[in-house]
Amino acid sequence: MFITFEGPEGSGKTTQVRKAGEYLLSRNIPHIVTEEPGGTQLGHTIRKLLLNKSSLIIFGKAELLLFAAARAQHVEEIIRPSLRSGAVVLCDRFADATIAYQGYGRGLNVDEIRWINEYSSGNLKPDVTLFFDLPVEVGLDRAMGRIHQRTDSPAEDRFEGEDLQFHRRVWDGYYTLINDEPERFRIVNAARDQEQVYRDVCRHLDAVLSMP
Ligand code: Z5A
Repeated sequence: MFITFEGPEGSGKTTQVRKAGEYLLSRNIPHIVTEEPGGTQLGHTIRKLLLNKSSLIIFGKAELLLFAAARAQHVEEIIRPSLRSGAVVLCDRFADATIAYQGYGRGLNVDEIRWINEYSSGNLKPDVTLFFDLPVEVGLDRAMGRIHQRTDSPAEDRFEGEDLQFHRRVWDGYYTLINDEPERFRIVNAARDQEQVYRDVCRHLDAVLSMP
């Protein structure tokens, strides 16, 4: 099972993907928790380039191809071997994020992005995607709060720095994807407190893992 966690900025995916990993551990289900961009040494290096606000100028197409490069490595090095070994893979963002952010957010051609996604992932698609739904303003406030709490590393604030319209386009992009493939998505109301959201996540995981 390949399960991805998607949503707008600050919607609680990272918190919940970690808790979901602990839940699977408590049920003795082999799994890994991973993230994009990241998951591999190359992915983490690309992540720093892409997310840390710096003087580096990155145009939209270059950004798209860097996310794709991180994904190609991640799929071959981590995700496919884990799936082959029978582990459940829980992944914080995947190819839907590229369509939502680079396609709808940045305005790059969505059909070209779909092709690049297929190429970089070797046609790997999530079995199920949990979408953490939250008004973009609330998510941005949460994400900003988290950035201000961090003292250990440079703030990952390249996307948080985008204006509200950008984040609204991203949210609309996700809803277009959900309408295109409603059977793959499970919508989680992320506006509730962490425990309530977690209970919903566990309920979805139980249902997904009992699927034939
Ligand atoms: N991106 C892209 O453009 N193209 C791509 O192909 C891919 C990604 C793969 C990094 O992703 C960025 O890369 C992302 C999209 C872009 N855009 N941005 N920015 P990421 O997943 O690593 O980081 P993120 O999207 O920025 O997520 P985030 O800001 O880390 O938010 P989150 O993971 O959804 O939430 P969180 O870290 O779990 O929680 C945020 C804060 O809210 C934190 O202080 C929590 O304690 C708090 N929180 C969590 N849940 C709750 C509830 N229920 N109530 C109240 N507060 C809560």
